[in-house]
Amino acid sequence: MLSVASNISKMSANNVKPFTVFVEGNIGSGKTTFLEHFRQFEDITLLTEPVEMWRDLKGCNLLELMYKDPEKWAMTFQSYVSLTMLDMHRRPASTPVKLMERSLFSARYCFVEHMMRNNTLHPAQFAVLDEWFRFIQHNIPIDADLIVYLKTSPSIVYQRIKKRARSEEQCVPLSYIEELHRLHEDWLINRIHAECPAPVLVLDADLDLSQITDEYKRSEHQILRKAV
Ligand code: DGT
Repeated sequence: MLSVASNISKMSANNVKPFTVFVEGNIGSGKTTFLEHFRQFEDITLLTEPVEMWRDLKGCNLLELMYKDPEKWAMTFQSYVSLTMLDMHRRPASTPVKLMERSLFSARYCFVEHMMRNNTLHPAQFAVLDEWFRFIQHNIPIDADLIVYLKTSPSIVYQRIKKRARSEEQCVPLSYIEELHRLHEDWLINRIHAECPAPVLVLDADLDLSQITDEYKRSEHQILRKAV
């Protein structure tokens, strides 16, 4: 294992917070694979997205309910996404680096934004979710030092989603993936929302598995060295 252990003593001595990275990108852009790449390094906390919790909350599959009947379940689903994401943001890490898959920000600026624009959410439901988001932002510290944006083409991730065949996602149309792509670009590249919580590193995540490791390596320097 490669080590960034020397940073730990420095961390506890100075009581420094971990260097916190959000890994963002469209559905199927390879966020989990990116996190797995960093498993070879010691002393990094990896927090994968709590999809399994969304699929089984006391026996209820909220992800499936949301895809099957969005008008009815979007509010419930996004409310639980916010809770589980906040838990990840607040989870302490005793390592110098913390890598997180997605964030409260992509939930709000990509998914909730989409549901508001296409009227899946009633304006009153959107207003409640937005108030929660603002309250959290202003009252609960959310650390963010870097965003790694795995940029993809909608047609490529669409093919990957079909291939991986996650049962809940079988009804996802290309138009939804295209819209989510635009929303990620608006948030992370065009900066239409005032809040982008950290600098953005853009990686080409269209590359297939045989080439992607080299692309991932481009981020190692920033992620591992910044913790020093
Ligand atoms: P990866 O590793 O890049 O392939 O990541 P995925 O596709 O496993 O993870 P992600 O977060 O892009 O999506 C997991 C599923 O959950 C996908 O069907 C979209 C859905 N999802 C994630 N976050 C939200 C959210 O805040 N709202 C909604 N409506 N869906 C979400």
